[in-house]
Formats: sequence, structure tokens, C-alpha cells
Amino acid sequence: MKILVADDDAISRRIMEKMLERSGYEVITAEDGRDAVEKLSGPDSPRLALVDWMMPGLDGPSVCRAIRSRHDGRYIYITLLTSKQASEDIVLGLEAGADDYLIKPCNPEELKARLRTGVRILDLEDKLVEAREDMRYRATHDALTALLNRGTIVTDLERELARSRRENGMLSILICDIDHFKRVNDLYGHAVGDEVLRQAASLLLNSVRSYDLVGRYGGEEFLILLIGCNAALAQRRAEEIRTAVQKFTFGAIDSPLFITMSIGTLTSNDWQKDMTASDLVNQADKALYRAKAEGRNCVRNAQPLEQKAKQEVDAGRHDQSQREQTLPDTSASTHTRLHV
Ligand code: GH3
Ligand code: MG
Ligand code: MG
Repeated sequence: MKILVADDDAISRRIMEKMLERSGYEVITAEDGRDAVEKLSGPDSPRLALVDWMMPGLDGPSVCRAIRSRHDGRYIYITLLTSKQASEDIVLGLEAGADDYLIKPCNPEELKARLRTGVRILDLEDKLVEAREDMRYRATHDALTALLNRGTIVTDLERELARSRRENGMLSILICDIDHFKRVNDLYGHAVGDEVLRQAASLLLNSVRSYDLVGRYGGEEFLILLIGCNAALAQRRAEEIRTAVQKFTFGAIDSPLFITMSIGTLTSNDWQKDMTASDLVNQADKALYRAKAEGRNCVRNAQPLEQKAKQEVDAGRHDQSQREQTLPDTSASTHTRLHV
């Protein structure tokens, strides 16, 4: 384990370095407080530090304060070395952020034992951070597919809607639903259904750019947010996804299994003022229902209300049939290719 030894006195530094190296530490030395703060920065810097109190420039307590004022998430266990014995000095050192202190000259065995305490505390800290990260991941991701879960993708949609309004940027949402998925479960069982969902999820994730977002919205329904894609591009991407799913051989059973997907899309950079994320999903969902009604394995586009209203005013009519724009069905066939 790495340890930083900060002491302006070269001989004390050398003695400490030798002793700690014999105990198995990888020692990094600093000649003053500023040097210490610098060497305690960066992802690979030591997390254990032995810092002399009296140093030119930044003294030990100032080093502690500088380290504790950072918010980089890495905890550094700091032991102050001091010849000060008065309790008010010790209190000052601990209040500056030191974890422990040792009075010089220090007993090597006591120093090693105190450092072992530091290592134990750092291990505990690592486990806590790991547990926190694990909990954060579980709270935001779907357990079966490892995609973003419904709550997270909806929150992301709210954020992207706000950004689209603020920056006038294009935002597309794609709601994708596996066709006749119930048949997969009915014919092959739930475990095969689960495997198909996992593979479909990773296919979707691989079909988008790294800054687009993919979430599991419901059972066999996925929500994709394409950032900065205009309507034509979003349509093309949805078609590509639909085709990729249609062509993909799902390896969930001994023989090849094919499925298809219907997709509803919605794109705009000019959203109605009071429109919420769930209004957007509802509109895309209506386009998805049309895709289902019109044979499945196809993409249908919903036009944002704002644009529809403008067009209706321009056209001077309120023809219900104009309320949703239909893309030509470019799929080779609309029959279900579920080979079940
Ligand atoms: P449609 O083409 O109209 O979408 O038909 P569908 O069969 O895909 O849709 P339906 O809503 O009738 O059925 C969805 C099925 O998805 C029913 C449900 O049991 C299944 N399902 C939902 N979540 C999971 C899951 O986590 N694992 C598995 N194996 N099945 C799931
Ligand atoms: Mg379905
Ligand atoms: Mg469904």
C-alpha cells in the first residue's frame, strides 16, 4: 500500500521511509506541505499519509484542511506527527481534519499499529463506497436487462425535454415493443422469454450512439431517447433498429428464434409549453398502437401537438386524419416473423 511521508527534515524523512518500506509500504515522500497536497492529488496518489506538523509554507493542520476541503470522493487517512503535547494543540490538529496523531519521537511498533488502524478504516470506506455504488446501480437499472429502469429513463426524458426547450435542440423518443412476445413465453417458457428480453436489450443498446439513452419502460417495451436527431434521421434510426431486430437470430433455444418489433416515434425541438414527459410518451405510444394495428413490425411517427396545431391553423382545417403523420411502411412484409 502507498503511503505519503511529508517532513521538511531530510533525515527524519529518510528514517521513516526506510522503516515503512521494511513494513511493506510503498513510500512517497514530500519535502513540505504544498508538495504533500500535490502528491495526495490524482487517482493513483496514496490514501495513507504521515504528515509532520511543523513544515515551512503549509504546516500539517493546513495540509489536513486543504485535503478535507476537496470533494473528489477519495478519503485520505492522515496521521499528524507532532512534538506538541498540549491537548489544545491535539484538538486543533484533529479539528483540522487529521484522523490520528503521534507524538515524536514515535515508537516504531506503535506507529505501525496506528497505520494498520488507518488501513482498516480505508478498507471499510472502500466497502461502503462499493455498497453505495451498488445500491445506486440497482436503484437506477433494470435487474433483468441492465438497461436504465423506467424511473430513470423517465427522469432522463424530463431532463432532455427541459434541455430541448432551453437550447431549441432536437429530441426524439422511440417507444419499441416486441411483437407477440406473449407467444415466446407461452411456447418456450418464461426463462427463454427472459433471455430474449436480455438479448433484445443489448441489441438496442448497440444500435444507438453512446450519448443516446435506452431504458426498459415495461415488460417488453423499451424507451429510446435520441439526442439531437431530426425527424428524418430519427425515422431512419428507428427503421434500422426495427430491421436489426428482425434479422437477429436470438440464441435462446436450440433452434434459431426470430422476433419483430413495432416502434412509435416522436420528434421535435418546439414542444408545447405545458407538455410533460408522460405526454410525450403517450403520444409516441399512440403511434406505436398504430404500428400494431397496421400489421406490426413497422415504424409509425406521431407529430408533436405544437406542430400539428400550427399545421391545422395553416391549412384552415381540423381534419382528424391529419393529426398523425404516417411514414410509408418500408418493411418487406408486415406479417409476424415470430418463428414459433
Ligand atoms: P403485442 O404484439 O400486441 O405487443 O403482443 P404481446 O404479446 O407482445 O403483448 P402483451 O402485452 O399481450 O404481452 C406481453 C407479454 O410480456 C406478457 C408478459 O407475460 C410478458 N412479459 C412481461 N415482462 C416479462 C419478463 O420480464 N419476462 C418474460 N419472460 N416475460 C415478460
Ligand atoms: Mg408486445
Ligand atoms: Mg407491450
